[in-house]
Amino acid sequence: MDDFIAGMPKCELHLHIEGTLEPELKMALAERNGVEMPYRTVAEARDAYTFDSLSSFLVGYYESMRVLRTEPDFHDLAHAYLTRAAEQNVRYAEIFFDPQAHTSRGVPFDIVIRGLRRAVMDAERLLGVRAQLIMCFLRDFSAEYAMATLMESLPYREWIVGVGLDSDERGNPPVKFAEVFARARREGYMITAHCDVDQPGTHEHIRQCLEVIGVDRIDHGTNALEDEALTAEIARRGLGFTVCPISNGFVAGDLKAGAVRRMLDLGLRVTVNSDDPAYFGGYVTENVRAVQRELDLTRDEVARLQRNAFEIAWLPRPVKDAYL
Ligand code: ES4
Ligand code: ZN
Repeated sequence: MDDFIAGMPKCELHLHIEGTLEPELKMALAERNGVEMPYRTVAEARDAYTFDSLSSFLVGYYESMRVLRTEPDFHDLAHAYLTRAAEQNVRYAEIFFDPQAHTSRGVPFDIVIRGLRRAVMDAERLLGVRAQLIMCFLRDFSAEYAMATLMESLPYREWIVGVGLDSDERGNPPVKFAEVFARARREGYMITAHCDVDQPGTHEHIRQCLEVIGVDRIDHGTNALEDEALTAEIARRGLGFTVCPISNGFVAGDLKAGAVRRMLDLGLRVTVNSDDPAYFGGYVTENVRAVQRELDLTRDEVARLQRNAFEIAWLPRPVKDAYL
């Protein structure tokens, strides 16, 4: 079974590129850019990747990004991920990036997007991995800053398939960004949003995603199962969920495999993804294996997870069909 999972063609839909920064690359970039780090060796840097809650994770996560400064840095980050993805037989990836985690520290938007875009173009040609970029707004910043970021993205509209919403959900509901998403929709972007596990108010957040924002997908979103009306509406619209088991294990102490089981049984379009693999210690293969083991999934069920992912991917129908 492990070989079957490793070998099958895969699709990754919930992956923060900043969350793929492995300690080795982090130390190399720190050296290249003369950024002072509080540790001297890769082993020490790896030891620093420990946390006991979402907020302690996010603090270390944004702190680590100080090493990312130049266009080649962003290229090298995405190139390292895409190389790894190719090794895991990922054929298609939708990659989140957080421009505000960089513009807020003085790194220009165009440096970020140009570096990432170059890696995406090279990957298709050299690695046989297709990828598209999704720009996330940091929900703990203001709606005005999100709108300014959206405006800044417009010259690069053709390089970005959609927009998302991430970072700390507490006190930052989707409606805070209603105008931003409405404008994003008018510009032709697809829309998704994190509705994280174990977040207070997340049912209301999922409801807002459906009724106010009109999302095309829900990231995490397993709490929807606790509300029959929400689940029914998501099923009616055929929306997908991007579940991240190993990440959930860290932030909620639970892989949420039970939710994956119920979603499969209900015929919901559930997918399995890796979120921040450098921090949580598992890329997509390890995430699928974790769920397969926990639920004792059959090969058909594992294949269903991948088919779901290709089906809900933001690709034109003929391109998707070639994967299915
Ligand atoms: C994230 Cl695990 C998690 N939660 C919220 N926002 C994030 N951004 C990157 N990883
Ligand atoms: Zn995420």
